[in-house]
Amino acid sequence: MEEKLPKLKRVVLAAPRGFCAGVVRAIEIVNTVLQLLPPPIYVRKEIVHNRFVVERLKQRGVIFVNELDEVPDGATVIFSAHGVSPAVREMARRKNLRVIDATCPLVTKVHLEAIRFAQQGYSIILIGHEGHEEVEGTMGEAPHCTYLVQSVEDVERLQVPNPEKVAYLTQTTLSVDDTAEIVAALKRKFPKIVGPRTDDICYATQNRQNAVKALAKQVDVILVIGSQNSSNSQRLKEVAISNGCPAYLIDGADHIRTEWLIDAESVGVTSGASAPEILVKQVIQRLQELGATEVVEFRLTEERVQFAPPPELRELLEQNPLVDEILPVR
Ligand code: 0K2
Ligand code: SF4
Repeated sequence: MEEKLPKLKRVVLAAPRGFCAGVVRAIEIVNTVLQLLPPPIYVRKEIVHNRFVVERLKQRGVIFVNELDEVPDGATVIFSAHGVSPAVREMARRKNLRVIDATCPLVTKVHLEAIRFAQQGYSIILIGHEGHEEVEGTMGEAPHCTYLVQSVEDVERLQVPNPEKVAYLTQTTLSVDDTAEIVAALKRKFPKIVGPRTDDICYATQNRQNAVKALAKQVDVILVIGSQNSSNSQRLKEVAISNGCPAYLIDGADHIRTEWLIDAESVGVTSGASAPEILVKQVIQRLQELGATEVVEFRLTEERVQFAPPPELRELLEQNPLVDEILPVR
């Protein structure tokens, strides 16, 4: 067995961490559809941005596709938690697909705000990351009047047709602090700008960032469990680093490099909103093998958010009253 790290003593787990209500709902939707509808079941894009989750579902028969043209007409398709643009919904209609929509209700809320602002004649400034699926979906609601900004510099460069009639929205998984700076720059440039009270960053993103901030003051290094394409997980790593603690984003225990921990007495662990708790357990076990003797949890706040399944799934569940007995949810 590999040698232990001589200084390593303590593991501190951040809480809240891991699955948010939107991810729990999305994964339960896929599991339920797998039980109730005949295969093949298609999912457009990764249901959530986590390698382990996607691999598990592939093993259970789910076929992941990038676009709907890869799905045969009339088949069943699930939309991912990050949402889709109206163009994607339209294509699903044309192909006569049976759609089960796993878009998180908090993402849908942002889409509805985009529709409302567009109807009222606003130019919409969306703060978000170019190419991210959630941004593509939200921009698709009003592409003719939506402008994407990713930084304060983008705000400075931005030109809109009427600076008196501007609204802003944000991606749900951004850095709270970086977004506040961009919003402040928008308010300086467009004093009449309207938008959400602070931003559209969701409760789970905020809670996980607040928890990792507090953790950064207590430990020598932080391991964030999540996949590289997970925006909220990337932000947790950045928040830890900008609060003075070295941090690494890993998919799981196998990715831990001992040189990161060589001088650490205490290691903080957190996980993104799409990372399952089993990966946290495996990381703890690995840290114990490396010499950690104490594992504690530092909880900043409780979360009790839950979302109901979408209507198309509720209907399916009503037709299958025994579903609770056959469903190994999550
Ligand atoms: O953080 P991301 O938006 O990249 O997405 P995931 O890692 O899949 O986390 C779930 C949140 C999805 C929607 O907000
Ligand atoms: Fe919904 Fe927030 Fe989870 Fe995204 S991170 S799925 S917006 S609860």
